[in-house]
Amino acid sequence: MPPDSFLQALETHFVPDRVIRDAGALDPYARDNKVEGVPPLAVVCPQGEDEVVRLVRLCREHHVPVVPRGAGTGTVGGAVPESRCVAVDLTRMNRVLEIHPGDMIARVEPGIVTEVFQAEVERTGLFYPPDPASADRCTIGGNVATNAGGLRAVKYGVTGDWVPALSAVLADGRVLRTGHRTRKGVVGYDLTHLFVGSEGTLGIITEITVRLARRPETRRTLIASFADLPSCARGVQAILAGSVIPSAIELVDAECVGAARTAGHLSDFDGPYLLIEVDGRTNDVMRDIAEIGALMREGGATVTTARDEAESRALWDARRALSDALRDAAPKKMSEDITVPLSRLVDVLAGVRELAAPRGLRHVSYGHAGDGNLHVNILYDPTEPCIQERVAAFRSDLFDLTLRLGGTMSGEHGVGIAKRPFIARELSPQSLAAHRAIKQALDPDGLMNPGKIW
Ligand code: 2HG
Ligand code: ZN
Repeated sequence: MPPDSFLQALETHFVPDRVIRDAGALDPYARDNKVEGVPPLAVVCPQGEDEVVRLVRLCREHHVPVVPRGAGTGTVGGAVPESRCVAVDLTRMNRVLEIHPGDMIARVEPGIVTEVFQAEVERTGLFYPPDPASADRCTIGGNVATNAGGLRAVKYGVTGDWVPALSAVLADGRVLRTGHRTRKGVVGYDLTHLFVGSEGTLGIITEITVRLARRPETRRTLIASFADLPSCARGVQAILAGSVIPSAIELVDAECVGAARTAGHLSDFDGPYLLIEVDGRTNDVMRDIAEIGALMREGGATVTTARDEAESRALWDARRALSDALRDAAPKKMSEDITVPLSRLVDVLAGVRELAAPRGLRHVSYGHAGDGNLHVNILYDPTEPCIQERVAAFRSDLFDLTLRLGGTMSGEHGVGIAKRPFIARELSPQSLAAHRAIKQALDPDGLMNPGKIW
């Protein structure tokens, strides 16, 4: 059926307020934080699960694919249309449905901004630990769809570790409820975690149950500046071999500090450095931060401890702003989220240099070193002759290096469109066949976010 009749049907089934058709308003839905696709035929902004069901049924009837989307802060094109489709903007489904302090769980709709939810939870004395760098903009639905990591993963794990249950509208319009609201539950396949990280390819997540922790009494931040990058990376290994697990261990290399400075983002500290946070009970935190400081000094670092909450906040805000700062530092940047086993941190950082130097590429690395997860960036000017080829060759070699070291091409951003051409390097034919069988079982007509992941 031609799109026109579908678009008419959309307008019959949804009040005007829910449907976006204006070309100018569709344009932002053609991209995420990095990847450019095409605008969708229309955007529907459901305000409840029933409306998602209605939309999916209609799309199925008209063979129109759906591309679910949160705030569009992704970096691999997971929520970016590549062909005619309806984009499902879930940001109006943003209610906290329940916070149960006794059971230590909450239920939320997918479109709530992560930081807004965190703040609401903290008002009850509880704590939702997953903390993507873009927490002030991204949505929990997007975090679940990509199994986002973030700054606190070194101690608390990634989003999926906090999701025991969810609801999703399947391609046939039925609603699947997975998991349990108990602390444990092992009945049947773990369908919840099949959907976590599935990038919208199996269904549209409409409700998420998350586990909660007790809110830490206090937090302290420390910066350990090193003379060179290998010592900095060894510092991470030294901390993780010790008895204190910080709530964050972020590495920033010297080139990254330099690039952020050229973009006007000032820092009192020269890189390479580790930005470390410890949280917990006040007495423990004081002891732990002193222990980590001593360990860092032993490794040759100059150590500075944030004096108060404001100073600490400023350091973390500057860290969260790095991705944007690097975008301002050059006409274009390539940015990846490779992850290696902790024992290979020194090797991967050396390898990045070896791959970049002969190609004359300006590179910076920063990220969640406590998880072995690094954001390797190339900053470049796309008008420079042959630069695209050099960057592409670097990127391809970076993935090979990562896999050779026993790592993964994506620690937190997912595959989407951007890493799709490389997926067979990491996943075996058997694994890919299992992926396809699952997709075929749940979405036989390929209407759910087609073309993503593979
Ligand atoms: C971060 O940790 C983001 O700051 C980086 O995950 C996003 O690659 C990017 O730009
Ligand atoms: Zn990150």
